[in-house]
Amino acid sequence: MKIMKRPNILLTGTPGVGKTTLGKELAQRTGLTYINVGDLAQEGQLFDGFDDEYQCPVLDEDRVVDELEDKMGEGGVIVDYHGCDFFPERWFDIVFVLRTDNTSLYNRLEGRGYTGKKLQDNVQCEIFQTIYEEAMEAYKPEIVHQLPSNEPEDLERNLDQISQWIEQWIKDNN
Ligand code: DAT
Repeated sequence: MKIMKRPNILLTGTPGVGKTTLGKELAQRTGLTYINVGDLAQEGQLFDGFDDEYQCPVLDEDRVVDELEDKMGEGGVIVDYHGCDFFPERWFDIVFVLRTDNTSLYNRLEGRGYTGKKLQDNVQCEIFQTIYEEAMEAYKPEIVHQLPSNEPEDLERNLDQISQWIEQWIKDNN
């Protein structure tokens, strides 16, 4: 039996924009595998030092890439992370940058317990579209797409659109 080729998808954007919510639901609907890079690093202790300013461990990007390489080669993976410039460009067939309005994002992050500088810096990251620019530099601009992620209707639309894109990709590549 010939194994069907399936695409790899990157979901990126500022913390709190809805990557995990979208990624998990998308995996359920499509049968693709969802990988949360933050959780993967936590489980494998893929860290390299500690960030005193933000009081959090620093991701060991090389070890994360090594850890994921085989799985990415097989295809059919949805990767979720709030950064994107250290993954090999060749891994991804499409990149989605989720975007959330400032006030909604502020409320979500506050609800998550973020305060002070951490809260401010993350909202600023979204205002300055830092991750979108990072994605546009790291990948071919034509595979990078922004998706509004403000309300439940956005989630539904994004799920429908990406599911359709996956279906078409599978037809075109098998
Ligand atoms: P991320 O993984 O980007 O950090 P998340 O999926 O954990 O974000 O979502 C953060 C919060 O926002 C969570 O409480 C769920 C909510 N949320 C996600 N997508 C949303 C949407 N389209 N509309 C309203 N709320 C949403």
